[in-house]
Amino acid sequence: QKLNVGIVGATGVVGSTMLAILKERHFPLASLRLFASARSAGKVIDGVTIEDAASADFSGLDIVLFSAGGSTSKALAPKAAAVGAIVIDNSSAWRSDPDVPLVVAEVNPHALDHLPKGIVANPNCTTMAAMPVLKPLHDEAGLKAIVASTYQAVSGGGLEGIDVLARQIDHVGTRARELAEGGHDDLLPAPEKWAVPIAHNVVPLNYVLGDDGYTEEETKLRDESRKILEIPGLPVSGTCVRVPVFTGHSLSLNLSFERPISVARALELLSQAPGVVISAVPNPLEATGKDPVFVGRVRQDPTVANGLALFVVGDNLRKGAALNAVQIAEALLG
Ligand code: A2P
Ligand code: 11C
Repeated sequence: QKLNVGIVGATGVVGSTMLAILKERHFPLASLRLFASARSAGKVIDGVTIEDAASADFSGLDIVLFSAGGSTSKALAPKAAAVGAIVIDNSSAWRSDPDVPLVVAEVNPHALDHLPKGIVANPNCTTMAAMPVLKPLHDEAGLKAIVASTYQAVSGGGLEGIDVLARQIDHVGTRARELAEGGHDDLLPAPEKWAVPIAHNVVPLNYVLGDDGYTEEETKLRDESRKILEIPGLPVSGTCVRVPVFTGHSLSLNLSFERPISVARALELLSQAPGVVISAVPNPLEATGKDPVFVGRVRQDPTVANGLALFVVGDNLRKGAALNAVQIAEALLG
């Protein structure tokens, strides 16, 4: 069986990774159409002319992968589904809809059995990295709460995020050593995209702050973890932080469980978990360009009963976005 596939957001950093992964995995394509904004219409990628998504007719497509932001997905995913395509959406637009499954390929593929809207949601890249690690531990010991601190790469903010970090690093240039002391305001790049400079810095405020003091990203981590792991009401306290890393989202996770779980048993489970590799020093440079998530530093957390602490890193563009979307398409193919 070969499928007619479309990618909306094909000029973006996730969209172009989707295209690369479809090829890498020899996805059975009958045809491929690429879409982006009117700005890109007419450009050619890999011999395919980009179409304006807003005015496109999606008829004839079996699967459309969306990664062009929430408002584009909100407006256009129902249009694609209405003409018979299954939409796999990488934005946050549909994740909390009870009629839209939120799927991590290794964790809850059974949720694909029920597609009332013809839309499947792909989780946030931060949530995604944790799920293949948390699922086997939850099955064993019953996950009770998560405290998460993240170290997120700028490519989570698209091509613009990559450009901002590269520009700010260039701005400081070879004088970076001088930043070891204060009083060098002339050296600091102007903040762009994030509230304070991202080069040579960390930004503990990922986008929009909610009334409860948690950011949108931290709330997504909580809500998406509950839905994917099927643990309604799971307490999750996240602190999502942007760091000057180009690709690879890291999470320091402090977990508490209903039942005791030893470090040795956790490592045994993780060594068998699909999509997970155990690493002595999991780090973004190790994870970039790779499919699995890397986990290590597994130890007891003595601050809670039945606690474990560990560190997870995943490529936010691959497993965190494009790869999981393609894995969902493969699962739909059967
Ligand atoms: P375009 O390149 O035409 O702006 P990234 O997050 O890496 O910057 O990528 C965003 C992707 O979403 C790009 O492919 C971009 O296309 C696409 N996009 C942004 N706004 C729209 C829109 N209104 N309609 C369709 N695609 C859009
Ligand atoms: C980031 N995780 O790193 C975000 C990007 O909900 O899909 C993805 C936002 C989302 O900025």
